[in-house]
Amino acid sequence: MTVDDPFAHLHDEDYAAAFSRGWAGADTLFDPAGRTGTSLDGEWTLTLDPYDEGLRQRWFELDDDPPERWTVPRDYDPAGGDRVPVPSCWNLLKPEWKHYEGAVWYARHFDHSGATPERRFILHFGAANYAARVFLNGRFVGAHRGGSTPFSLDATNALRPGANRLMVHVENRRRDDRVPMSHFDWFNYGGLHRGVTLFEFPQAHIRRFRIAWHDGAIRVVADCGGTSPRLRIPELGIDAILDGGRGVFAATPEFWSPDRPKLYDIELSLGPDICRERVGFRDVRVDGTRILLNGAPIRLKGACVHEDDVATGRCSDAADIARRLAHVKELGGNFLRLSHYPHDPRVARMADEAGVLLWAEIPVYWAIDFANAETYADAENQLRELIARDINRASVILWGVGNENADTDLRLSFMSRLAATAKRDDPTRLVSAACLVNRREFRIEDRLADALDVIGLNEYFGWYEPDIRDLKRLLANSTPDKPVIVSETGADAVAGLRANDGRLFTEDKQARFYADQVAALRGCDYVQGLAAWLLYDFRSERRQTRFQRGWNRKGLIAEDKATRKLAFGALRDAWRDW
Ligand code: GCB
Repeated sequence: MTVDDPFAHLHDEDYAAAFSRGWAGADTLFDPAGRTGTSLDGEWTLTLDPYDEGLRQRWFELDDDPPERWTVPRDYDPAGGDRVPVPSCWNLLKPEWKHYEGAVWYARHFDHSGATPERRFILHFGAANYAARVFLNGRFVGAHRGGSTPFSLDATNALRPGANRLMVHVENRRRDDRVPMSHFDWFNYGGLHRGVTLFEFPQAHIRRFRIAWHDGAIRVVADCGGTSPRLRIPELGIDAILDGGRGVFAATPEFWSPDRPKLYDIELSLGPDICRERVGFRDVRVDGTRILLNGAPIRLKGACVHEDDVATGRCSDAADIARRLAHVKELGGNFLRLSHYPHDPRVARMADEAGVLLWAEIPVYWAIDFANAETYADAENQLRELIARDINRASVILWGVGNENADTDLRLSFMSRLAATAKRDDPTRLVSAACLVNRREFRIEDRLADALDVIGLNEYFGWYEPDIRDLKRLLANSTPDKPVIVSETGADAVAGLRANDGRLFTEDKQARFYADQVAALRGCDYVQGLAAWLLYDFRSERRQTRFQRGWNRKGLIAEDKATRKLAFGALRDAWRDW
């Protein structure tokens, strides 16, 4: 706003672009790695801003004066906003916010002793769906896009001694150029749905590091500005200075596996900056159509799961995650596909402890704008942030680069580049995607398979395609030269709805479906896994019949995360000896 034109903010200047330059991304991501900061979770205020008025009017520059001291009228009053918890999804905080998709302003104060030249201060956000613009004491400190990955912003120059005001503009519009785009089968929760933390570091610190067993040795690379940190793994007798942040150690660790999820305490330190982690070492690779874990063939048995909760939406807590992992084990499984976006980082940590293998993915879902370079940049960044975040988690064995995307030239180029990026950033894991099949030839065939290690196959024979015999036909007609895992299959059932006559949406039909599925897969030697679609019923506004009313009902367990449907037991029994 200029003084000579007091109405400048009403003209359609490119206000959003001013706060969309230099998106924070994977290259600046900092990994807390066991260090504790100051949590900024707790009570914030929240104000809806459906017209993006706040960016136009620069609400972030307003002072905190109470109304009795205002000399001109205002359209925003942070202290007058609704009091809300962070993390949270706003949709579940007030009934009238349930379907709100747009911008909001979060605000809170916190006290601080202020920055000093020898210290760095990093604001770390677990995730904000979808775009976030962050202002500290009236200054723009950075922006991020992508609703499920973490980001870090340097707050050193904006911090003040005493009271600090932090404001975050979060906006979750569904748009065709986003990842996911405007059309997807889950609920579009908005908000700061993971924690916010302020970290303080000496100038020389460890931004992040990667440690893995690979090609016969433990290999470490630390991003710490070329300095030489100290690595300690007491149980393996390793205590060494990593020259320039790199090291290779001949060691014979006990391998991590679902049966024996052995983790080692490791410590990486640079002066007073100390990272502490528990890390498992293991080897995963593909040999022909087999998947080998620590040299032995392994079949992945488990389920997909959304991050969704009746009360908290996409926010998870440790008890919720522990229940998820326990349910997989109760099902007789060893595997979870974290659909369709990066889940809470505690999932992989707890899966490391519990011994559950994970497929982690980004929401390159259905009809992404594959021609759009900005969309690609966003997708690639989400992938790289996910990889950077979970790189030290033994449980994560597969990166998923997309789900059910039609086999076009543009998609092939977009997703091959993503697969190559995953390989470049992380040569120690497998890359997959949930593919469609060649309908004309009726076989498992996708040009993207050349860029993948494992072919994911989403199939609903016996449900959307009613004849289960077609699955056998498809399998018999296909000769993949890589392992295939059924990355989704399932049928809807309303918990408690019973009928023995094959009626859709009954528990009986869903149970029969899984028995038929496993029977059809038996004997097919290239299918190395099955992820049921899915563990729990979840919200989806695409689903509006009397059986659904806004819920996808394909859970083996109802949305209360307790009521097991018949299919739960049917699947557990059917694949016991598979
Ligand atoms: C699919 C999608 C998944 C849907 C599921 C369904 O193929 O990948 O996101 O929710 O089908 O329930 O139809």
